[in-house]
Amino acid sequence: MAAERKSGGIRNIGIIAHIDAGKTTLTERILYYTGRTHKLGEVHDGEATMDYMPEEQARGITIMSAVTTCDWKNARLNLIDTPGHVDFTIEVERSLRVLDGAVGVFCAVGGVQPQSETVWRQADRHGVPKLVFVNKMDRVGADFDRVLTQLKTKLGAVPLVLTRPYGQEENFKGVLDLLRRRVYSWANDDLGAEMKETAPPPDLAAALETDRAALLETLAENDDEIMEDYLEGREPSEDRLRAAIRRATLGLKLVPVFCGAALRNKGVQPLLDGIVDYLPSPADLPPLTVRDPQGIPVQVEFREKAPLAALVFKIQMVDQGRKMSFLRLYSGRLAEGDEVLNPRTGQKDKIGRILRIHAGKRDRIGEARAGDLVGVVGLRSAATGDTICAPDRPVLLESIQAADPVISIALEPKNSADLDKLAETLGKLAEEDPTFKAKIDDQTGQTIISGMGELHLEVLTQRLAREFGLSVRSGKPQVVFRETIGQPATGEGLFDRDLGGAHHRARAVVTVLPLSRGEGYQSENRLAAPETIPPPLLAAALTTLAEGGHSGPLQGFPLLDLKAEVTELELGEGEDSEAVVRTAVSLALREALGQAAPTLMEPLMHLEITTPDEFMGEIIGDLAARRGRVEELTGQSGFKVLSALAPLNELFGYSTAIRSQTQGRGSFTMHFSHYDVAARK
Ligand SMILES: Nc1nc2c(ncn2[C@@H]2O[C@H](COP(=O)(O)OP(=O)(O)OP(=O)(O)O)[C@@H](O)[C@H]2O)c(=O)[nH]1
Ligand SMILES: [Mg+2]
Repeated sequence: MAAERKSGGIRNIGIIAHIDAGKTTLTERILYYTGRTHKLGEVHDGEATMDYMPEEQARGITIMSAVTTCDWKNARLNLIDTPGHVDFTIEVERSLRVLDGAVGVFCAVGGVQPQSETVWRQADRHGVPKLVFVNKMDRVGADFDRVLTQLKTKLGAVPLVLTRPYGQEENFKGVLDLLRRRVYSWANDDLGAEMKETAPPPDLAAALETDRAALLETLAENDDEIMEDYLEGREPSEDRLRAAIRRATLGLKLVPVFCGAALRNKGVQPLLDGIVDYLPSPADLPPLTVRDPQGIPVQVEFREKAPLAALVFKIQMVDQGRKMSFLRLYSGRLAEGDEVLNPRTGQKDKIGRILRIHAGKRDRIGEARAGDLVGVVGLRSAATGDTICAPDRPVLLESIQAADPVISIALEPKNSADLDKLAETLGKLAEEDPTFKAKIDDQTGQTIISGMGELHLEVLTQRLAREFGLSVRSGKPQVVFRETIGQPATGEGLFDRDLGGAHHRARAVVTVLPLSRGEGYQSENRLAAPETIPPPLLAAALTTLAEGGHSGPLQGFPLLDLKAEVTELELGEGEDSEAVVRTAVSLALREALGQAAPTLMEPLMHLEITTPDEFMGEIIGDLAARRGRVEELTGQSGFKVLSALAPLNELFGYSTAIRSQTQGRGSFTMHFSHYDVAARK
């Protein structure tokens, strides 16, 4: 192939999209065509290699992001197939954190659906270059150009069309390569393994030239070299074009677009070429500037000879609870037996096995290098988002953000002798998944688990039985509330007591102020002369204030959307006890909160409901009864799409309601929007 093709090297790539867009189906083709697997596994048969968990196979959806490795045109592809369901958003977040590029898959009928929008923005936040694969060109209603328009309007992307569909719906035959002016088609008897290349038929030649001219124009607008060619009327060579596309993709200016029908085995090989040609290898990325534990900037370079720096992006319990950590190596090498440091815990560990992961299977490889994604055994204290590094050069890579749970249920083991085992097992599951929490309720003594949605908790409960042999009964799902305040208030906290023969005194004044929605809990030092307070006592005061956000005055839910300021801190003669200062600040904060009209806030969900016109009235009526608010109504030929905001508390069992209101023809998706003060019915 062309000389400019960046062959060799590694591509760490994620497949991201809305639920059911065809990510796993596409990944299965990639594994088959690259020779990684010798049988094509289908999601709908429960046989996809990547969806290897029984909970995934039974539902035909991806739940955990699965890692695999294959080779294409001298490059090594480390792929992560992510779930589209919003309950498993942490799986997308952790994947995007360690990947260098992404393929966004869009359904040619559904277009840019809500969850694709969310994951696209997640990728933008991580600065990840992307390609687009418009899938399901074989389906009735497939419309390639509509998806292109939505890429621009909904995602603000600049699409660069490299392959166009050749035929569509049941006549979808293959794709037109605009760069090379060729037609690619695939036969059915070899499951698309062989790509046939021909000249375009005469009736398509004119349209192809128009599309190609549009491609060159878009490229010229985003690349100076091609602009020069364009202005001087020169036809750029294919190599020059590829190099320009690569530059513009890595520079996040353009998004190359491919198309096909993964299920029909069409269009996948040109996308694979695109991944190698246009997405970055770790060597293309600039060195990372991070910090050491003292806060001093350190550069982490992509070099095998540099000290080790790796990020733990996932923890998985394998083989009856043994802990495996997934690592992305940013620099250095790692071999079995090496001693490494976890700077967060200060713990040193010896690396046990190093494994190359292929979905549910693992091969022992003995060592790993910069750029690799591997599993390792032996990191005792590692948690998701931790850095693992050389003991003599501690660094802290950027961690992984996890959303807070919004729903909870009470659990109890069917056999009460299992109570301790339940607590231990829930602890392990929470280690795997930072969006899952388990605790014992102080008042009722019940075990409460919380997570991102009903499906999330249902899957975790099933895993308790299947993987750990724990049968449990579960209560009804409840939303997880937050607390906030309605007005500013000030409180005073005084600690004045004789303790252990000495007199202790500290007095603090704290003011709380409401903030706008989405601003979270903030704390601030507003002392007039903080330098007069001994530093350890000042630190104790500020930590207490910051930690005060963990639990509100009403029911102990976390506080949101308010600011707490400490304005006065007086210490008694000879006072040096941190505990005394903490108590004074904490009393002052409690008193301020109590007078600030505290209220509960509930999670509000953004809903997108698709329904045939005739059921609209009923859906809107029902939404109003659920305290929902319609925000936008769009639609085309007989169908309406309703965007609405409604409290999660009223949405339990909504999928059954939608099915019955629309005779099974309507559907919806929802994702968390924000917390707000609970409105009355
Ligand atoms: N007609 C048609 N159906 C497809 C195509 N690709 C995938 N499908 C079907 O779409 C459904 C969903 O495919 P998946 O590959 O599981 O989708 P996914 O994006 O991995 O879904 P999640 O992992 O649950 O987010 C399956 O029934 C596939 O057979 C395609 O090109 N054409
Ligand atoms: Mg999937």
